[in-house]
Amino acid sequence: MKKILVANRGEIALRVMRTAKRMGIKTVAVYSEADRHAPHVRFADEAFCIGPAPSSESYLLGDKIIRIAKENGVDGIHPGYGFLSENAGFVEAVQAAGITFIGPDSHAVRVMGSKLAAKEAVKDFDIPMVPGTDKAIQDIEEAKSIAASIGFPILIKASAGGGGKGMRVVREEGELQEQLERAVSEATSAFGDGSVFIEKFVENPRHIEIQILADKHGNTLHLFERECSVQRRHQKVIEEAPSALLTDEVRAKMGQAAVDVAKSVDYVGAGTVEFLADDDLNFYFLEMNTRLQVEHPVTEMITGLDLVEQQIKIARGEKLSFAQEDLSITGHSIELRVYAEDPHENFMPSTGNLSVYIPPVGEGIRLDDGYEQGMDIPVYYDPMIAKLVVHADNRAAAVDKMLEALEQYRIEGIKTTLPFGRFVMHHEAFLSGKFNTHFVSKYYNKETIQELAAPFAEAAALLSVHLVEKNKDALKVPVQQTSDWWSKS
Ligand code: MV4
Repeated sequence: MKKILVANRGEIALRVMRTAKRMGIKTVAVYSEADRHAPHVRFADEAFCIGPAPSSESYLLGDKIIRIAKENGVDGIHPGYGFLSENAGFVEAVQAAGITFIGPDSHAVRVMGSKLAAKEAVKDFDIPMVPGTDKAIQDIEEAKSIAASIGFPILIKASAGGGGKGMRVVREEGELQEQLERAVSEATSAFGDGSVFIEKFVENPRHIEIQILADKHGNTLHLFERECSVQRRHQKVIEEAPSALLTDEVRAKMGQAAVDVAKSVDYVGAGTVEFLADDDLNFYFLEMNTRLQVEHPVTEMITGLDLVEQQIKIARGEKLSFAQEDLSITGHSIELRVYAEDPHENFMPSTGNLSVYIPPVGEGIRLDDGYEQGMDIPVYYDPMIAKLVVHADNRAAAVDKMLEALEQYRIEGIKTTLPFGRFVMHHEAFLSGKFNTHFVSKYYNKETIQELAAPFAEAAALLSVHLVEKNKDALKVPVQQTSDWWSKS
């Protein structure tokens, strides 16, 4: 492989190109008009504008991207995450053009894109699954009898679903018909596929996922877990590896289950198998993501592997150069997704200009970003602007390292999730490791934020009074105007 086109933008495009360059492979960027001045465009050896800002007119134009690749001697396409990364048709079109898709085959992508097909595929492998159905629900009578046998509460899920769309909790039979109708219509309009199925609802789950790697020679292994429970509206905000919860025994079992899931679809490349885990450490297979995930850096930090390098080597047909026994966990890693969102306003998108942008630096601090000071944050794409990743000897040291990095990181001009990161790093539930997917909704609300901010507000007030006092000559502030209301005497 001599030249790789990255069909993506932002931090992931840059991150993939950095590894390609290090491996002596030429890089090609594609970009929309909104990304003309983006770092990924300047970093690439060659770059091509593929259309206007909206993704549907640029980053999602698979045929156009493939044409550019063919015309320019590209022999590998890396899709990153999002956009075309889990589009089986795109995988096939890339291969039909005689170009290597750096990722799994279309079969694995297609099967795992359907939750019902995924359940069907893993059937023979003894994978723990939440009690439920593995066929699409046909009518309300069938739904009633299934719900009765599983027991309420149940969860209705869309087979084509993702990100929680089309999901409905049903707590009693009286609600079943209405929720079923809603789930089907939501799934139909969102995915063009109204197939839904039923599972027992796991009330307070943790979201734990296993990274796997599989070569084209039948070797499949796992790179341990990532804990992803700190999320809101199905968007992860903080991830870590390893999980504070897993024992070596459960870790090995989950790892083996993930390897079996991958084998059930002859998986090749890097992939992620998602599980729900309950308070008793029972775990259940949820779905498999057939791409490199946003949060892959925490796995890289604890294993010392470069997952993009592994993806490229696998795509070139190389054998994995290590076995399961060769892998171990070193230290602890935490990632904070830096979104251009206002955490104090229910995580509303916050676009604008990055008037000040000073990244943190230091040992054990890694920043994967795709913007620079002075750039505008476009409204057209995912609001994630960076991933702040730390690595230290143990979990407590990683938390300290994250706080140290947050202290240094300066972003002005837009609101970001940096203050949210600080909140979590100080929160007792996070520090003790006793939290689940309800962390944000349970602990992060107006009252708790104000409580936390109170001492800082007081300190800021005292500081400003102190500064005025100290500089009063230069400021020409008449002494009598600086009252001493703060003084106890
Ligand atoms: C569940 C569940 C509880 N019980 N399935 C959410 C997105 C989709 N990937 C699966 N999801 C869930 N499936 C059963 N049987 C709870 C969730 C869920 C969730 C899962 C992972 C991370 C965050 C979540 C937030 C809410 C619900």
